[in-house]
Parts: sequence; structure tokens; C-alpha cells
Amino acid sequence: MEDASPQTIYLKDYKPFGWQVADVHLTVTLAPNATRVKTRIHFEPNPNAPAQDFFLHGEELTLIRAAIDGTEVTPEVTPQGLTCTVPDGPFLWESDVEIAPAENTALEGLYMSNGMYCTQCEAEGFRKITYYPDRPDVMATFTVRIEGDEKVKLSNGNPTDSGEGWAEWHDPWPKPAYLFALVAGDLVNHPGEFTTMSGKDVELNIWVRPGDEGKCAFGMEALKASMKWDEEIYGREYDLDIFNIVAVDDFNMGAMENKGLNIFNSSCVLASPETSTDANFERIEAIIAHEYFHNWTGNRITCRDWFQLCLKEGLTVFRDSEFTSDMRSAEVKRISDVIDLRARQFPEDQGPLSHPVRPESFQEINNFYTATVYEKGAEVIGMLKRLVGEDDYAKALDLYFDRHDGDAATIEDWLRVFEEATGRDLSQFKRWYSQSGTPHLSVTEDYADGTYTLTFAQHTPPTPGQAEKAPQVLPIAVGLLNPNGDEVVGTTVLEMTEAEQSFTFEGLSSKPVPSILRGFSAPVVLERDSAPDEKRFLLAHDSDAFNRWESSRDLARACLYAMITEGDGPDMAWIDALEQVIRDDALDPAFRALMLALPTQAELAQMLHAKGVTPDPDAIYAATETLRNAMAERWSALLPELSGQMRVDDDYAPDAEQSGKRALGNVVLSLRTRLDGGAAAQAQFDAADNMTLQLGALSCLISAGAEDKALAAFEAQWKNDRLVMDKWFALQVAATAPENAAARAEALTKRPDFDWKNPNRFRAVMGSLAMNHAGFHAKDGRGYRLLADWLIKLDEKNPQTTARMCSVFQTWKRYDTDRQAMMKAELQRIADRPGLSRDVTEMVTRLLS
Ligand code: 0A1
Ligand code: ZN
Repeated sequence: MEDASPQTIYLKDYKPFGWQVADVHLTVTLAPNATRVKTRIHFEPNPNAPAQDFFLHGEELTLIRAAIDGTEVTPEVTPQGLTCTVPDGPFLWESDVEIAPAENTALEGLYMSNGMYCTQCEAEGFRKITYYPDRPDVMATFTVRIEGDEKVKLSNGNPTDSGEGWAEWHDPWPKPAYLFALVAGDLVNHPGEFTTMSGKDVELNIWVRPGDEGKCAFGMEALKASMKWDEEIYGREYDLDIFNIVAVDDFNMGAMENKGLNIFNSSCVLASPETSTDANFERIEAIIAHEYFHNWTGNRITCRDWFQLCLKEGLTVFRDSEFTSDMRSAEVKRISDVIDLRARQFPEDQGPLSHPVRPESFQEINNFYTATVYEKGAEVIGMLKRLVGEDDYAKALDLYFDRHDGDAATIEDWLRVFEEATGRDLSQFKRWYSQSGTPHLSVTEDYADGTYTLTFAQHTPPTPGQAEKAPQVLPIAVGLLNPNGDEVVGTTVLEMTEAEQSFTFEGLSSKPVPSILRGFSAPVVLERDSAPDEKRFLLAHDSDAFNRWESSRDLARACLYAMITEGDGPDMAWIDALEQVIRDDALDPAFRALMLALPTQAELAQMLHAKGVTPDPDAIYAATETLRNAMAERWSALLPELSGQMRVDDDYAPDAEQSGKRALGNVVLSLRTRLDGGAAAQAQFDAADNMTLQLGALSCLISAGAEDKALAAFEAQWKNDRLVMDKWFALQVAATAPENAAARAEALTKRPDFDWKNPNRFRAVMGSLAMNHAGFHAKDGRGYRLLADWLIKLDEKNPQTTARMCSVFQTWKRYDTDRQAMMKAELQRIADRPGLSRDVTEMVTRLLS
């Protein structure tokens, strides 16, 4: 369906577009199979661009008419766009095209979801709506007329006029085409309002399908909280009369920041206590904030080209994580973010898909909406802030907004404002944007005559296309404790710039215990094999919550390593040390819940591989099961007591306090299930009046193989709720024993309600299979085969979601030769498919390289 030999695009080849766009007028006449798009654009020559042919992007469009200054022209049309001879000066371009949104299953451009029209234009979807210079550095004001019978017709900016069967919108802020949006359908709204800091009233709406009105209140509050936070913390005010959010069932990603008209995957905005877990609520709050924050970091200041994607995404993820830290617990948020970074970004950076935060080439930009661009991109900003300090960070950001408002900017622009605001030279720091791979940091210590020295060494293993690595700037936050557990040196940020570097602390009366990389102050692999005693000491005494958690995590990793490789038993000293933390009711239950979670099996596989041991998924699974059973048995008396303490009697609220209790309660329940076969879980399931407790109990019952009754009851209760049924599909595959996982996933795909063209449903089954580590990697290869079969099938409909899911194979070279051969064969089977999309071709080529 795509051209056979995809082209590679390079950052170094950037050149500006030859024309500027003064304004764009669109008239969209809706019809499922024959939507008409009439476009009028005033172009004028761009004095800063080299001479070039006049080329407009356009894909899957039927051109009906084109005219220049009112005279019809006949452009040369290819599957990628058109070229045309144009006048030397300014001119009016007109085109008239036809598109078929009902046939658009790729969910890119204008498409239909449950009878409603919606768009997704980032990164390059606008070219499927009309002929246009579809690149982020071409910015224009848009006036849009929508014609159709739908009750609600929305676009960007402010509504200007409407009548029977039509509505007009005007967006006064120049924007690139990727921020264009249009929605039309029989929708209903949950209204709200917000008064900005300068006293302007803004109308707010969340638009949903009838029946979902009751699930909007939380999202609306999150939106208002985000608007207020951005005013208070970053001084950023909203700039239109109206802000609309729309929930869409079929969506490739989480949500999209279209100017004034954010479009959300319904799973990322609809929430109610009965249908959403606490984790869903927290995620919804964060995504609403993320999209809203893009209004300044992304929309008012956008990206010059797609290589600069991290300019908007890294910064906006960083801002949304600051927001969540302020709304909830900063410590819990930091630990959760690091868990996520290690689970998603580290494997990417350490495998065949490794790329810099700012990539230098791509074939399909959609393949670069990655954990590296987003989450590592945010870590880089966190480091920058740690290095320059809060005040200088605020100064630099003010300068950034002042200087670049209205620009399509670059990473160079971003770093320059920091250099000017702080007087620092950031040329070495810039390597974080260009060098891929995860740095490894090792450390040795020395103490003599009151002087304590820490010597660090850093190295980054080679990654595809980058054999040699230079030292990075690493902010290493360190604290020192004396043997009583008191802090003798509070958190200090050491700035490491060399491959090897020492730092000394004078005037210490005894050898201290170091707490290194507090708050995970740099995204590195810390290699430090300190004694278990020291780890237990930090687990008990460290004032830094992250390192307290990390010490326990290290002990868990070491214990599991010894169980897997030496056949050792569980480390009871660690379990007992952990018990002190779990019992400490002065500690936030959410933190205690994180302390109780073991490293994932995928993380253990990564650790074994790094230590030169070939990971055996079955052995990893068995060890984690044995360890959990040992924890449950050791704490058999404590667990029911804790369950009682974590009961919430107040009305349900998805706040940090109640969620923390339910989180710990559910971890405790999963341990208790190992002792009682599911009796307590069944009781929780039967009594549950919210989804967190209901799903937590169901998960335990599935793990215990005692789920039949509950699973049927859950289905009967929720069969008409698409989002809840996604959880039902996902959990069965995720929580089932590995030997049944692939068979179960396959059986689920045979159900009539396995609507595989819906990305949420597809991911519920296939994504969960990949997450069931030992199940996906089952020795018979059934997991690999099933996944590859479905990727091949989905690619014909939706290349973007298929390509993203190909990354489940990114660790294939870690495993034993049999598994490697099977995974490679499946990747090759995908690669050999005739007509494979550009998206998937690029992914499998990189995976196989
Ligand atoms: N910019 C959005 C994410 C997004 C990216 C690409 C999409 O389609 C290819 C859709 C959404 C965000 O960061 O939230
Ligand atoms: Zn974003």
C-alpha cells in the first residue's frame, strides 16, 4: 500500500519552505464516503528560503480542481503530493479534493469513529485532508467552515458564526497544520468555565457520546487545575475564548493537543469510580494536563521540524510530571516515573531501536514518538533544572517564552536561552540530545583522616550507528549518613563532566555511608555492588525516599539473581528489613505499596543479560513466584491486619490518600491470595463498589486460577462498557499463568467483541500478551507466532499502531538461541509480507539489524 523503498530523511538536510502562508480557508462538506474539502491559501515567497519547486504534500486525495489566482491549473500529481508552476510573487491557491473518512482505518487525517467525524493530524495527517505544505515550520491562521447535518461541529480557535447545517471557526493564532482539528457528530457536552489570571472568561467543554456525560466531571476539574497551575508556576495564560476536549473511541495514541480542540482517546478522559481505577484517574489527570500544557510548549512555540520533537514533548512531559508531583506525592511520582523509564526507555536505549533524544534521521516520523523522545527527553530537562537551580530555570523559561512565542524553534534555541539566562556553556550538556544509549556509572569510595572521596567513572556502551561515546554531564545528587543513620551531608549535586572524576568531603568524624544518585538525578545505570548490610541500612535510614526504595529494589534484584543463577532461597534478611517499612504507618501507603512490588520479570531479564547470563523466562517467573510466596508466608499474620488498616470507609475519592490505601490494600491482597487460594479476593470482589477494588480482586482470582465465577459476573455487569471490557480482556492475558497466556489470548481473539480494529481492544489483548513475560516467551514459540500473525493482519488497516507494537520484539537478542531464532523468524515473516507499510518496514528493518 506504500511505496516500496522508503526514503530516509535527515536533520542535516533541513531547508525552509519556499513560501509563507498568510492564511488558510477551508470549507469541509461532510459525507462518509465523499467529503469535499475546498481550500484557499494566500502564498507569498519566503525571502529566507532557497529556490525550489512549488510542492504541496497530499496523500490519498482525489483532486477535483486546482486554481491559481482564479485560473484553473493542472498540477503534476504523485502519491506523495503535487508540484505546480506558480507566479513569482504572492498568489491565491485554490484546491478542491474529495476524501473518504469512512474508509480511513489508519486513524490519521479525517476519519470516523462510531459515526462521528474526527481528525488526527500529527505528525503528517493533514496531507490526507488537503494539499498543503504539511511541515511544522509553516504556520498560518485558519478559518474553517464545516457543512453537515451533525448536531455539533467543532474546529480550532473561536466559533465565529453558524446556521442550519453549517458552522464557522477562526483560529487567530498561527499554527502548523499538525495542530488542525475538526470534529462533527451528535455529541453532548459537560460544560465548565475558567477565569484566567487577567480576568478573561473561558468557556470549557468536554464533548462525549450520549451516555458518557456522567464520566466527565473529573476531567473537567483536572483541566481547571491544569489551567491554574500553568498560570501560577509558569505564568502562562490561556489565549482563546473557548477550550474544547472531545472523547473518541478509536484513537492511535493517548490524546492530541490541537489548538483549542484537544482530542482524547476516550480511555484517557472518561472516568467514574465504578468504571475507572485509581491509576486511571491519575493518568487521566496527567494527560489532560499534558495536552493543556502543550498550548504553550508545542503550540505557541512549536517545532521547526520533526527532529525537534523532544523540544515540545520532553518539556511537556517534564511539566506534567511537575504538576502531578504538586497535586499528589512528589516522592511516589518520582519512583513511579523511574519504574516506567526503566521498563520502557532503558530497553529501547539498550537495543536495536536505540536513538538519540533528538534523532538525526527517520523514515517514518510516527515511529519516533518513543519513550526516548518523551521520557528521556523529560529527564534531560530535569537534569538541566537540577544543574542550573530553580531560579535560573525560571529565568530561562521566561526568556524562552518571550523570545520564541510564535516561533517554530529548535533544541539550539532552547539551549541558548539557558546559556544566556545562566552564563553557562552547555555545549557538553548538548550531548544528551545527540548521543544515544544509557550511560553506566560506577563508583568507588575512600576514607582517610576525616576526608571522604567518591570516585565516579562513566561509560556508555555503543548503540546502532554510534560506536564511540563521549562523557556526558551528569548531575549526581549525593547525601552522606553517619553510622547512626543521621545525615551528615545533606543532598548535594555533584557535577560530573569527565570520564572519571573524584569528589571529596572534608571534616567527617567517621566513614560515612553514601546515598548516591538521590531522586535518580540522572538517567543512568548505577553500578555499585555495595554490601547487603549497607543497603539494609539505607533502606531503614535514608531520608531520600527514592534511594530508600532503590536500596530495597537492589536487595530484591540481588536476591532474585541468586535464586535464579545459584538456586538460593529467598533473602529473609531483606524480607524482615522490608517488614519494618511496611509496618511503619507513618509512611504513605502508596510508598509502601511501591516498596512491596518486585522488579518485573522483564527488568530481571535485562539485569541478567547485563551480567552476562542468558535469561530463562521460566526460571525468572519461578523465582519471583517463590519469593512472593515466601513474603506471604513470612507475613501471614501481618497481612490481614494491614488489609484492615487499608480499608476506606469514606465516600470514594480518587485522591492520593485514598488511592494509596487501595494500592497497598491490593498488593497485600495479592500476597494473601497465595495463602487462602482467593477467599479474601472473592470477598473483596463481591463487596467492591469501585473499579480499583473490583479489578484488584479479579486480578488475584485470575492469578490463583479461581476466576470463573468472578470473570462471568464482571462480564455480565460490564459487557456494554467498552472501556471496562478492555480491562477484562487485558487482565485475563496479563494475570494468567505463563503456560496458558498465549492460548488464552488466542481464545479471546475469537470472540465477536474482539474488535481488533479498535486500537484499545487490540492492545488490551496483544499488549498484555507481550507484558506477560514468560507467557510471551513460552518455549513453544506460540506467543511470538500469535503476535506476528496479528501484526501482519493489523498492518493492512492501521500501520501506526502496528509499528508501535513491533517494539515488543526489541529485546529479542537477549534470549537463548532457540528463542532468538523463533523471534527472528517471526520478524522476518513480517518483513517479507508484500505491501508492508512504510511504518512497519522501518521498524522490522531496525529490529533485524
Ligand atoms: N502530541 C501528542 C501525541 C500524539 C502523537 C502522534 C499522534 O498521532 C501520530 C497522536 C498523538 C501528545 O504528546 O500528547
Ligand atoms: Zn505531548
